[in-house]
Amino acid sequence: RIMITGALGQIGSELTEKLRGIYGADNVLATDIRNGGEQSGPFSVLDVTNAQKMHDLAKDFGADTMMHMAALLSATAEEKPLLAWNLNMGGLVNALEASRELGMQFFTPSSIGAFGPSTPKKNTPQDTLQRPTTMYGVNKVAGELLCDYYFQKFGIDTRGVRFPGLVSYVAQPGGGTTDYAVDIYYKAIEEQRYTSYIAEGTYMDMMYMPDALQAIVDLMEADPAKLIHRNAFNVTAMSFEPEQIAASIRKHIPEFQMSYDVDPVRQAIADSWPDSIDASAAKNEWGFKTQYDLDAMTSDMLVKLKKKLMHV
Ligand code: VAH
Repeated sequence: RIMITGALGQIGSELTEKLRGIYGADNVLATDIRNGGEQSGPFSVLDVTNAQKMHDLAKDFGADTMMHMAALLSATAEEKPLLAWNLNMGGLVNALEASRELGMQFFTPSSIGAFGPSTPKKNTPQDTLQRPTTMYGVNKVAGELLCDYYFQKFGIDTRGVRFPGLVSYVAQPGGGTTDYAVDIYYKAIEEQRYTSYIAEGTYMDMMYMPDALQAIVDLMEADPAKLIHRNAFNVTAMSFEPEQIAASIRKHIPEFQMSYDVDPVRQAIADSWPDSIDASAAKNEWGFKTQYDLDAMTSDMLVKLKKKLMHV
């Protein structure tokens, strides 16, 4: 039985549905700091900085797996660094402690944001220098080390992936640096043009949400004996810069116009991250693979968003 925090977030909302489809709706408890509206299964309000409530909810539900998805993303964390530290690290340690006390398997995502300007930028290795210059990155590196510690010290089966930017059409991301790659599809349909806050030529790793969700399931179901790494595996599907996603959109919307109004804060964050990362450890240790490249993602996003936006 699985408990998810941040279940109304960009990943959490779709992860909840995916896991309910696989393991049964009643076996997945979705939680989030705000109320969830209509739900396809059990839901409870939870502030992840409340350790006692986190523990009691997991115990009463009989959870054997904790998927900790609640966090502030990179741009928000840069605006409110102390809040980000308290929420991202406080929530994580509470989720790890609940997992230790209740013997739960544990998942939380790290990010390409766990790398910094002194990390090799191209084909970034699984094991390399990690000195991020953002609060979000500090949270992710500390989080990776803490999750490995709970595995080494307490034997908790902690597993994680370093996600690239995630593109999806269900729940919009909030406060991320890679969110431009989501916003662009909405604006392509609504206005046939987009003004990017990330500069032309800025490469970042990206992945379509269906591939991200499958990666979480595959990692959590992997044979632990085969895992050399745990927190956290590099995973990626593609690396592109804004002009390439615009060109992909123009294959469907020829009149699409792209312009730039660079946001220095989010540009600085993007510039401190890798251009492309190496996912061979994930491929070798648990068979990580992806189905969607840029053009496949674009055609699916535009079809699904048209349906979603027409019903608004
Ligand atoms: C962010 N979407 O932009 C998240 C993610 C790699 C990017 O960590 O902060």
